[in-house]
Amino acid sequence: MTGILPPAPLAESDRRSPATRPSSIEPIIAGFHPDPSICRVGGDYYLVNSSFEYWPGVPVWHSTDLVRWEQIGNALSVDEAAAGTSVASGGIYAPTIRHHDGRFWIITTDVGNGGGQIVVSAVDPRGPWSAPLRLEGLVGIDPDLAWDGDDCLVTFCATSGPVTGIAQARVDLGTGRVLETPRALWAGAGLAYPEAPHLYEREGWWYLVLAEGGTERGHGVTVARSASPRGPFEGHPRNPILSHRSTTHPVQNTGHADLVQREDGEWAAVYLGVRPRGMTPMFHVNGRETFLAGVRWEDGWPVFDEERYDIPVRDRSFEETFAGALHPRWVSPGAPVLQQLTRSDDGARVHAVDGAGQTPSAIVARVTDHRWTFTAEIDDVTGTAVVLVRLDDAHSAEVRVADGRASTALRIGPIAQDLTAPVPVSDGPVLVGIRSVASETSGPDDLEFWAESGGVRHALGRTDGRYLSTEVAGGFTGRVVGIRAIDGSFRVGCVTYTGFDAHDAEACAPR
Ligand code: 6LW
Repeated sequence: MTGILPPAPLAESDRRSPATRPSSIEPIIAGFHPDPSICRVGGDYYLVNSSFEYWPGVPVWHSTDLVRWEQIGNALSVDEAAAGTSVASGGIYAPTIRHHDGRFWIITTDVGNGGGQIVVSAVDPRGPWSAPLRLEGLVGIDPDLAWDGDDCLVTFCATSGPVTGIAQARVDLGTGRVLETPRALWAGAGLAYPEAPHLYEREGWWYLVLAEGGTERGHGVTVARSASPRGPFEGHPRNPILSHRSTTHPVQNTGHADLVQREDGEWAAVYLGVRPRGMTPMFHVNGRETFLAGVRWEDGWPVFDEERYDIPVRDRSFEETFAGALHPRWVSPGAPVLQQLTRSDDGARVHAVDGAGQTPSAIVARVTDHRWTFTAEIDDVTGTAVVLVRLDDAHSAEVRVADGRASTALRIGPIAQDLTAPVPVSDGPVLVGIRSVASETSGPDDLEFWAESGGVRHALGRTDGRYLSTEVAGGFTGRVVGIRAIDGSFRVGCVTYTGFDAHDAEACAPR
């Protein structure tokens, strides 16, 4: 059938029961889900991530135990004007989620529209979320929301204006008015790029947590405290309080943390990290993922306890026929998903959409495993049907089916190449597959492509996975897999994503 890899037995060396892995190495939200922000209401936790050029934006997650998470929606519904207009790694950056006065509030940056901050709110985090309210005059990234009595403070990383760096201003969330000129807050601990501020009040202190060092291997978390949320802040004498820089830890680039107090009074943090593989400089392909740590307090300062939690090892496989309600995992870098998809009793059809802006439209989901297989049944192709894996619009591999032939087109920056000569496929359904397999060249993995029709399986080439990695492509996102029509339309049957990391200890090994 699809030629999937058989699950390998778990290695003896797995440190804990095969059902869990330590929180320092197993993400709570795998795949490109960076810049996590978290809040708690009673026994429920909610978490959001950046979404960049993909719409709908800002995935929203729910958990009752911090270790098992389910995506319950996306906070930014498809903005017809913005969808498809963002360049790779443009769009929506680093949201913060907070609960205040009976509402959930999310503030985030729309870098595609002049770097403005936008706010949405909802009574129920499953939605509906309000239309975005733009805060005028706060140019920068990584906005945070905190309340000091009736005052709502936005703390952010100002990139232009009267001050740059970590800055703060009082705002009116009812009107979107910025009520004061942004003030500089803290210069950071001295590492590069102080950013990602979050403010918390605890036992008479206000804590300002930052990311510093840049989001690459030097990344870390620093902290300062003050008696007032407006400062002045004094840095922790032992900053950074979290960093894997200059270590061989299998999870690198750790930083951009947000803290939360549990119902029992303990504290925890979510942060981003990557799992690079292969030969130097090592390659990460699934973007920056969300990890969990415990936090304890010593002498009035937070201390990360990275091993505190056991994370259940989840099989993240899924199947989709596009028949029922659309799962929130499906997003598009171009025209909205529902503009590309029609559903009838006859099944789902994917259509090419004209005028979708700069980015090719596609219906895609994030890759969440190191080893995986993605397949799609396509039929009744009236133009060019595509099954794809992409890191961004300039780093992608597409199996194309058109005029009774199948081929694989690889794009690496300005270089485009067909991996094999086109092979004929018979009339009727074609099962197209892409899988990530062990690298033959010290890369992170290899990618293999095939098409199967009339009981015959045609190999459609193999490529080194490093060309679809962040170390090659740059940017802030990770791999996605999906389908699209370049022209015309096609019927899509069952789509499957099979992730093997839960079964295959090797798949998660750092090298
Ligand atoms: C985000 C910044 C960062 O705005 O990466 O890792 C940027 N930290 O805080 C994009 O995700």
